[in-house]
Amino acid sequence: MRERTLVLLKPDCVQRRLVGQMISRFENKGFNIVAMKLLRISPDLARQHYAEHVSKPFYPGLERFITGGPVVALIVEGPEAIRVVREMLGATSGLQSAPGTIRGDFSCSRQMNLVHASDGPAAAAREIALYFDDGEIQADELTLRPWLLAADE
Ligand code: FUP
Repeated sequence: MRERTLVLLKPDCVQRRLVGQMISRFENKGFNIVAMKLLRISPDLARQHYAEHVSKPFYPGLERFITGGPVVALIVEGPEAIRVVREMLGATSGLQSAPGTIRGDFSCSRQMNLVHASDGPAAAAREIALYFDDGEIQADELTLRPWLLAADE
């Protein structure tokens, strides 16, 4: 089933000049990028994005980090994209994520873990609406789709 998920290339990813490599991973997989922007997350947006974590002890540090520099927000689309992109990221901590995953290959931190992705369909819908208006999403079919997926996939 074709899904859309919200991906954030976090400030550590931008500062470390890894944006291109991260986008390449999603492109190489065959996923479609249907929206993308560079922005600075405000404290208000951070509280909305991390609503489930606002009352936790680590939240102030997390907010300082996520608002501390520009991020790249993307909508990634593809078959089972929500689950598959989460698996491409690996476990939250770079110390626990498997080699071959983004965090396993590029991070040894729990906070500086480079990339965020929605953790389920409800989160994806909520987070996409936080970062993008409908008019900013490109829904054109890729011309090479027949070479990426069978007709019934
Ligand atoms: P994930 O879904 O893998 O991005 O991770 P969580 O939703 O559990 O956590 C959100 C962010 O909070 C993570 F990117 C890392 C950060 N975090 C901390 O900084 N300290 C903690 O103790 C737990 C999470």
